[in-house]
Amino acid sequence: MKESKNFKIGPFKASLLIPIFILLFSAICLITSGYSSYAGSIEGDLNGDCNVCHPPGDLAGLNPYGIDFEAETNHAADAAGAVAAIGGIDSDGDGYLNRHELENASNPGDVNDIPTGIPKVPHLDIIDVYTSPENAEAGHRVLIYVRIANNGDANAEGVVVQLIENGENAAEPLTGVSIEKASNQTVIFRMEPEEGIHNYNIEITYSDGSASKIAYLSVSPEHDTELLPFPGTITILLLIFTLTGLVRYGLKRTGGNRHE
Ligand SMILES: [Ca+2]
Ligand SMILES: [Ca+2]
Repeated sequence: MKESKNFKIGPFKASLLIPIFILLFSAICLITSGYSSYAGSIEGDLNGDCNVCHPPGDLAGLNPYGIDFEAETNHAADAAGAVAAIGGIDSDGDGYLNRHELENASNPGDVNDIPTGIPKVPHLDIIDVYTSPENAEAGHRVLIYVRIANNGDANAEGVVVQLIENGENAAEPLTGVSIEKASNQTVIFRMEPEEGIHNYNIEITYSDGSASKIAYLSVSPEHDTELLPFPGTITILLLIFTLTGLVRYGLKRTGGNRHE
């Protein structure tokens, strides 16, 4: 009989577990250094939700939105400003911009949590960057190829692609780039940089002025020129000179013996 009495209390305790868990989780979130102010900077239904930036149950880890948020240098001093700054990108790659997700109470750091009732937008990702020294042209020793995919649900029009070095355009910006949804396209920067190692950022800007993710590229024109066909030409010339020399030496020796 005592056991059945305890069993009656069980469901009552279980009903308390959910609010206790929520309170405990919120408390952990609040007392963990820095996190409380950041979660409080999120406007709307996700205000105070640690999972906007952190994987569930892992406050030390960051999801893709948390990584982009932390990459904003002013995130500690101006968390709301950092949230606004990354509003125009799609951190989790689900096809919806961060600000659209937050406005519609879906998690911008969770690719499996998407908003309902709003269309997807163009979502551009740089999927490959490479140089092709064998295609070098007169006046353009370095060609940089950037393959961009549109994984969104709308065509991208009027896109600007820039090659940035030390905060300035290292090549003429490519404007008016169009990439249809579910396709990809390669754009080319033609350059003649000074010799030495160059570190470039490739930046994409949508027609509404929002920025996409940035790819990094290090290029060394000296290395590229090594792949041009000059070494082969020099080798052939050296062989010709060597063979000619050997033949002349051989004829000289033969002629000398004949006189003896
Ligand atoms: Ca998203
Ligand atoms: Ca999402």
